[in-house]
Order: sequence, then C-alpha cells, then structure tokens
Amino acid sequence: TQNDVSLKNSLLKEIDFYLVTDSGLSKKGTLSDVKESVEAGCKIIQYREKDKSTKEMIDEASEIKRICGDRAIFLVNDRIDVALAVDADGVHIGQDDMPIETARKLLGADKIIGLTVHNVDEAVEAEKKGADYVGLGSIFDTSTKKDAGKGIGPARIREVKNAIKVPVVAIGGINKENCRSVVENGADSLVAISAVVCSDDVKKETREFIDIIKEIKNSS
Ligand code: TZP
Ligand code: MG
Repeated sequence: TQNDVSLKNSLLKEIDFYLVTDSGLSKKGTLSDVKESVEAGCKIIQYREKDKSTKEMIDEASEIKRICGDRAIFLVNDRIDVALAVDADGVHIGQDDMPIETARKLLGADKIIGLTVHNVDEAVEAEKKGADYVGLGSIFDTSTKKDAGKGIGPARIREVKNAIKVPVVAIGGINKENCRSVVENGADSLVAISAVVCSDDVKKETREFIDIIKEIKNSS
C-alpha cells in the first residue's frame, strides 16, 4: 500500500552510512564487522556474499539478522531465497539479477527492495517498477567490484536525485576524504566497503563516517 511505501521511504531517508559486507576483504570476518558497525550506529546492513554455499549463507544470514535486531535494517544481496529463508527486511539486486517485478511478487509489499542503477534512465525505471531505493554507482573507480567499470563521478548523483523521489544510496570508491562531494551532491546515504572492512577498527571507521556525513548534511 501507499502507507508501506512512505514508511519505508522515511526509514531509508534517515540512514547516513550503509554497510555492505565483504568476507574477502574483511580483517575479522563478516559477523564481527556487522556487530561493530551496528554498535557504532550503522542503521542498515547488506549481506553480500559471493563465495559461500547456500547453507553457510543461511546460517550466517540468521546470525546477522539476530545482531541487527531492531537496531538496523537487514538486506541480502542477490539471494531472494536466502532473504526469505531468514525473514530479512529485504534484498538488494542488480540489473542482471532477478527482475524487480518478480522479486516483489516473491517478497511482498512490506519488504525493502533496492536496485543498482548507473544513470538517470535506469533510476527512473527502477522507481517506476517499485524499487524502495536505488544504489547508484560506481561513483569513483574501485577495485572491490571487478566489473564495476569506471567511476561515473559525484555530479551524476544530483542528476539522479532530481529525477526520482526514492532515496539514492551512493556506492563505489568512497572514502572519508572524498565523501563530502558525494553528500554535497545530494546522496541520502553512502556505502563504503573497503574503507571500512579493510580497517583494523570497523567500529571507529563507521563512527567517523557517520559523524562526517551528519556534519555535512547539517551544514548544507
Ligand atoms: N557495487 C558498485 S561498486 C561496489 C559495489 C558492490 C564496490 C564498492 O566497494 P568500495 O570498496 O567501497 O569501493
Ligand atoms: Mg547482483
């Protein structure tokens, strides 16, 4: 219903920093990263796992759900089946994953569906098809996702923001030094993977990102 939609929209607009897990880059492991980031105030976790069995993923996802509790929204990347199995809050899917209309049928109206987009046309299409937010990227060059392509630049965030109403989450190559341009161009929130999970202190990095983002949002 329209109500579910505006509820999810306001929930998502309150987010500043968005953590996506990466077990390949992590120093202390995904569960530790999730725990530390949520303790530092991260309000949304996306479990992104490309190398584990379905069974391992379901075990890990149910642990993440437990850690998030009512402190953070919990989404699963790509795997609608894993999201359903553990009753996650939703999924994040890409342009080549399950079509969003199909994902919506399987998940129902209450779950959150985020869709990766690269430009204004994809963003408008995503909103029309019922995406609750769009993930826009890669903003800068990154080596974390091998097929991410060259960075589209932070100015693209403003173009996308002007074209849609659902929240825009910026991703790709973002660190504490370049995140100002991301927030100043209107991103509702931002993802940093390597800048956080490659660190020895995920809690401190998350805290610092949240503080920087809040400070920029409050001053602009
Ligand atoms: N999608 C677009 S870029 C990216 C993903 C998953 C990787 C972002 O990782 P990092 O380390 O923050 O550049
Ligand atoms: Mg995908």
